[in-house]
Amino acid sequence: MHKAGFVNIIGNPNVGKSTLMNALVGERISIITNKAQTTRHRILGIVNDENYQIVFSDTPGIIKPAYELQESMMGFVKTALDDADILVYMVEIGEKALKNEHFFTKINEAQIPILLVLNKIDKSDQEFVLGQVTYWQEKVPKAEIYAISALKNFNIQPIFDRIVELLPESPAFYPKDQLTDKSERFFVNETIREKILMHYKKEIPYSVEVDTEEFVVESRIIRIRSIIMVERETQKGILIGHKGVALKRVGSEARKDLEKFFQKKIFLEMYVKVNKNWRNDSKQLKRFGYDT
Ligand SMILES: Nc1nc2c(ncn2[C@@H]2O[C@H](COP(=O)(O)OP(=O)(O)OP(=O)(O)O)[C@@H](O)[C@H]2O)c(=O)[nH]1
Ligand SMILES: [Mg+2]
Repeated sequence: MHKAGFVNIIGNPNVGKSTLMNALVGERISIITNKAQTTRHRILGIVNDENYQIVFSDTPGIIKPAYELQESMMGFVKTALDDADILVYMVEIGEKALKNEHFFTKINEAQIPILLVLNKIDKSDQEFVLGQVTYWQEKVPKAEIYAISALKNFNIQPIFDRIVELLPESPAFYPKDQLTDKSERFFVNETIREKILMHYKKEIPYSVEVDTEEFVVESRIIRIRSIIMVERETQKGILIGHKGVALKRVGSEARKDLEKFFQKKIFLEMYVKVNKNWRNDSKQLKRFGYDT
C-alpha cells in the first residue's frame, strides 16, 4: 500500500511555521526571520519514501489583509485549508487567538485530522505549557496536541510519525525525486529577501520584492542577476546605504547561503529599482507569482 497526502501548516504570523516545515523536511526550503510576514507564498516541501510521499505546505501567517499583496497571501492560506488531508495548526506559547476569526472557524469545522502544534515551549516552563495545552484542547476539542520547540528540534519526530500514520492511501502526487514546487530563481529571491528582512527596519522589509532576471549555470559558476524593488526613492537610498555598504552586506550574505544551497560558486549582481505601488498592482503581483 502506498500513502500520500497534503499536510498544510497554518497559523498566525511568526509562530514558527517555516521553522517547523524545514525541520520536518530536513532541508532549508523556507526562509525564517524574526519579523512577521516573512513567508508570502505557499511553498511545498516534499518528503519521499518508498512507501509514502508527504507534501508539506508552508503558508503565510494569517492576518487581516490591508493591501492586495496580503489578499493574495491569504488566498494561499485559503487554498491550503481547502486541499489539506491533514492540517497542522500552529500556535506559539502565550498566544490566545488567531488574528482572523474567520479562519479559526474554518479550522474548527474542518473534517480532517488536525494536529495542533504548540511551539516555542523552550521559552516557557512546564506548568505554563500544561496550562496552554488545556486551553487549546478546550478551544479545538478534536485536535491532537503536540508541545514542541521547532527551533531546538524538540518533539518533531512524534509529529512526523503521526503524519505518516494518518496519511491516506494514494499514489504519489509528485515525482519521487522532487523536493519542492518552487524554482531555483524563487530560492534566490527568497534568500535575498531574508537578508533584507534581517538587516532593515520599519517598512523596508514589507516594501521589497525581489525578481531574479538571470540565472545562468556555467561549468564552474552560477551567474545571477536580481532586481530588488522598493516602493519609493527614499527606500532605495536606505537599502543601498552609505557608499553601498548596506546592500553589499545583503549581497555577500545571500551569496554565501546560495553557494551552500546550490553547491556551486555564485556570482551575484543586484540592482535596486523603484517600482511604485507594486503591492497594490494586480498585474505585477501576478508576474511575481502572487496568484492563487
Ligand atoms: N524560541 C523559539 N523561537 C522559535 C521557535 N521556532 C521558531 N522560532 C523563531 O520564531 C521566529 C519566526 O519563525 P518563522 O519560522 O519564520 O515563523 P513563521 O510562522 O513562518 O512566520 P511568517 O512566515 O512570518 O508567518 C524566528 O525568529 C524563529 O527563529 C522555537 O521553537 N523557539
Ligand atoms: Mg514563514
